[in-house]
Amino acid sequence: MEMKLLVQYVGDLEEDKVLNLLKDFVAMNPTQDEADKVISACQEGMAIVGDRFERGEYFVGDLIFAGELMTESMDILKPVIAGSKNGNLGKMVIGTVAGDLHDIGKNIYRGMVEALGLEVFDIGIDQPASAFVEKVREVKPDVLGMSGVLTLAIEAMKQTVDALKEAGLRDDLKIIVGGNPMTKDACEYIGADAFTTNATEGVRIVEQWLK
Ligand code: B12
Repeated sequence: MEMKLLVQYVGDLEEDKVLNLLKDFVAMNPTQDEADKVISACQEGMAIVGDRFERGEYFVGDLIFAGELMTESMDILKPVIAGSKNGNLGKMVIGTVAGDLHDIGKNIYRGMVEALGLEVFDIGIDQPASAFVEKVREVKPDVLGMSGVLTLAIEAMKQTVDALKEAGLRDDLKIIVGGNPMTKDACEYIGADAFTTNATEGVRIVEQWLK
């Protein structure tokens, strides 16, 4: 598939063209590697949407539409990104942190770690530290994943890790944070074990941990 074209169609919010490209792509029985490239292209297209929003060319309605377009896109891609392993590699709790309603990236990542063979407990969006603490206490996961794309997510993630420490739950837990604003500095500030802006890399990190 022509990735540049996909990036452009996502950026232009050309729903029919995007969905048709993806349907043709899935029909070709692509490899996981090819599917990863398509996800990256979608992410790149969404960055264009974000830039146009920032420049005042797109409005909140366009962001909402972009979100719906990505959800539809991931539904089409599901058969090629999500396998059907039975969740015996380990357990993971995942959620989007307080104040942040973005969940497209989290959902993509969840599909990929499920395909890897983890049992995933997704607590949803805009979840306060206390909700993460509760779920971790209940499920005792091997890994905690926190997602956030707003700058303010960094602070919310730090508060969540602090709350886990206070509850005595931090030490037996590997923590990975994901989303566009994540950097090495942010990761250190938050007190997480790893960070990424890329779901595939996030899968590799967790796979390494659980081996
Ligand atoms: C779609 C979208 C929305 C949709 C979200 C729909 C949904 N269900 O998620 C809606 C309309 C709700 C929305 C709302 C808002 N948005 Co918005 N949105 C976007 C947009 C265009 C795309 C985000 C996206 O889905 N990207 C595609 C995914 C695939 O990428 P990703 O999230 O990075 O995920 C990948 C990796 O990071 C990783 N990953 C993600 N999570 C995790 C977790 C783990 C554990 C791991 C390992 C990996 C991982 O895997 C994914 C695949 O590789 C971005 C622009 C951008 N540049 O991203 C703005 C953007 C994030 N939004 C922005 C803003 C400002 C807002 C609003 C404040 C707008 C408003 N005025 O109302 C609100 C805030 C609502 C809130 N409180 O959260 C800003 C944020 C600015 C900032 N620095 O804080 C951005 C950057 C746009 C911009 N350039 O101005 N938005």
